[in-house]
Amino acid sequence: MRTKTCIQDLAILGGPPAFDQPLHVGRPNIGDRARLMQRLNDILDRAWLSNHGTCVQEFERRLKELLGVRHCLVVCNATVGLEIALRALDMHGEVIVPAFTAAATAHAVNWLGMTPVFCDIDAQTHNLDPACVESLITPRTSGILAVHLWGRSCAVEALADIAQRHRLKLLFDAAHALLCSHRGQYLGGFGHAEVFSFHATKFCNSLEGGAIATNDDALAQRITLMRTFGFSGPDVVLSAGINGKLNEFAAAMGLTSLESADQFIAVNRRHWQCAVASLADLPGVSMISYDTAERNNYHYLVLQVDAAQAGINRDALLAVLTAENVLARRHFYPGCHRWEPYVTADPQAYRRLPNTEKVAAQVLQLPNGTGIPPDAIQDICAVIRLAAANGGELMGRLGGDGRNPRVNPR
Ligand code: T4K
Repeated sequence: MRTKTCIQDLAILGGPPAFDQPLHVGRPNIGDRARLMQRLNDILDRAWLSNHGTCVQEFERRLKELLGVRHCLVVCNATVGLEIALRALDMHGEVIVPAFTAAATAHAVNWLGMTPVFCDIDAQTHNLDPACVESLITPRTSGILAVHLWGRSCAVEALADIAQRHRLKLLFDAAHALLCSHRGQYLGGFGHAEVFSFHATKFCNSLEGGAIATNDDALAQRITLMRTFGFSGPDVVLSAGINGKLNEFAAAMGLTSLESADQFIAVNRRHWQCAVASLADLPGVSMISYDTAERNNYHYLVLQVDAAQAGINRDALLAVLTAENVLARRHFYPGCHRWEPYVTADPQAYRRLPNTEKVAAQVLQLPNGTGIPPDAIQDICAVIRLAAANGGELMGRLGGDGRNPRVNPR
């Protein structure tokens, strides 16, 4: 790391970058390599590569025990997991979803021929606003697909109450929320089902992968059939289905990852605490908070930049950090409602999503996890402080309002 003390040191103005190597958001956490290699060799020796093999069975058993749910069915990725769960729950017509989420959430609904109805979020929690959910219910609404964004639990009880009163299905996209709790209980057992992601960029990964957790035996049975073409055994197909199976190599990675989860969390938590402390007194720039009374995986280091107070806006800060080789990301800008096919279908949707619009313009995700150097967070925060302290001058030099500024070519 190169120490930066004055504005001219910033790489965006021509100084050398703070980091020689790019620091990525989503750099995978890698667990015990020797254990992984041993598992991969065992898989090859068994010559059983997919279709509910030994590693998949063990992965499911461990997840089920850990989360305290009756069923945890692993799938090839969370997007397919969401699709299977939506279909197994017989959702149809309109499904209420947040716009401030990954495209995968809305696309899973769209892909099945249903309409995602975008709902605004609470500006503090970044999760669905229950009052807004209730206002969007129509005779065509069949369910709610809520997201535990950044692993912070939704207003679970309020959503369950709405779902029950209106006879709606309640599914949680828990892609970010493995080993995160709500009122002391791990997420996984709420609503009709919850779907986790083990994508490479998630805190615990199985290369690609996901899991559907539920306490509903009949639903679990339908999901089990659907993820394997509807086969209940050789030559017997009991329902429509697709190929949602997880392969053995992926399950081996998932198991190995899970075994190191505590270590990953400890690193993430240390980084989050460091960022919170380092930016504590900086006006207009804050880290999202985690409720330390709950269990969190602390995987998402999300900055919120209020340009009016900070003197620099989110996009200018992104350009500053990118030039320093800190490849921060604007997840989930600009919101699903501004992506296709939704923006063409409803170009005015943004008008009823004021909090989504505001938050999407302010958030910036910083690199986290075991893949970044030990002191990197402190150094990244030092760059953020320097940029904010010189916000006026930087915004002036970058031109315009600082939106989409050009990074100095090197
Ligand atoms: N619901 C929510 C709320 C989600 O966030 C997601 C996925 C889903 C559902 C669906 O889950 P899956 O079907 O994927 O299981 C990433 C991930 O692809 C995606 O899983 C994730 N959310 C989304 C938020 O982020 P990108 O577009 O950011 O990925 P990409 O390729 O730009 O990678 C990010 C950075 O990570 C890169 O700059 C480099 C680094 N990286 C990435 C990979 C894959 C590595 O260093 N190594 C790697 O192997 O989407």
